[in-house]
Amino acid sequence: MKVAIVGATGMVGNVMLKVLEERNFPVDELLLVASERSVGKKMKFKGKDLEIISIPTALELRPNIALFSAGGATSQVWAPKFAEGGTTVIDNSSAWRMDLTKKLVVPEINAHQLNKTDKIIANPNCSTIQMVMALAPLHKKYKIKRIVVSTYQSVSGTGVKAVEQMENEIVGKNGEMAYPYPIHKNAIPHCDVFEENGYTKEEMKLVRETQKILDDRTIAVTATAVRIPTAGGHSESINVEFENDFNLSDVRHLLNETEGVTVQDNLDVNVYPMPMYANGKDDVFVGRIRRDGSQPNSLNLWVVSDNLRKGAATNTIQIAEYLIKNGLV
Ligand code: A2P
Ligand code: 11C
Repeated sequence: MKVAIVGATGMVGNVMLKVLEERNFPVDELLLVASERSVGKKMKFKGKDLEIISIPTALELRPNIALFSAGGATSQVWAPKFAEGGTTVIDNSSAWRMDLTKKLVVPEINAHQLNKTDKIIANPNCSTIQMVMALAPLHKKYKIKRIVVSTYQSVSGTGVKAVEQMENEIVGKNGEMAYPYPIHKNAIPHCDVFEENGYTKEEMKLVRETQKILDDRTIAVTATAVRIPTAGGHSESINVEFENDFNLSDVRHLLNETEGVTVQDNLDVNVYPMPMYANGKDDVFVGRIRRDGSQPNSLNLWVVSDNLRKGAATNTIQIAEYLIKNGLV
């Protein structure tokens, strides 16, 4: 396979390189692509130095698969050009997720929808991926009516500048601000930009993408997304109401059996998911599993995952693996 990573120098791009290596992804040739300002610089893959090339150069080299993580504007312009040239694009930006002609894929949930004609495949937002990973098996069994989710999101989701802002603030150094306020010793209820309805785009991604991935527009979702000063992963408090009643031990069993989900829930020894454990791992961690006694058929969960891994790089690469395994590319 000839594979391109568009946005290789970015936070997600860097993790993509690592994940391709770790999973021994079948790459014969890897094209590392970034903006003109990075062209000619070198990055290591499997111990070898590879030179960064530009997007037009990569397009001419016609990769089989291009993993895009260079922002929505770049994907909007370039993904169709690669697709026209025969490349299958798996796009980690928000550019194509809600396009009715594009599939929004979490492999464990809906990769079976993919076929050879899918030339641009959308990777969902990080906070959506970890939520649906925990909820999809429960939806299948108990049918979700409504979700109330509050997120506690890592600065790594915003990019390099935000991580630097936090690190500078910790040591009292002045520097460029990625957020309108300090993030160190703070919590900012503002991820991505505000929409006209008073919600942020990040909050509306949780609503719209969840309905699309679970293929059920009747699921009611309401979200509050908050940035907190952590770097290892996103955390979510999820309250979910089902049509049908459940038994807590069945819920636990179901989650335990779910591929890609690890239950961390042992209150006797203070075991629950936290970014410090999820960081660097590919699974979605679920804990604090408890019945919401304030209304019927309702459950509370605490869900944590490394937003750069399952939330971005790993999910994208799992989609690519699915395509290869099923002869779709
Ligand atoms: P570069 O490092 O050359 O700016 P992040 O989301 O972590 O900020 O990373 C964004 C990634 O997208 C980087 O690899 C960045 O490259 C790349 N990128 C940004 N704009 C473009 C563009 N117009 N063309 C190609 N790559 C781009
Ligand atoms: C965050 N979820 O943590 C964002 C990052 O729509 O792909 C990824 C933005 C996106 O702020």
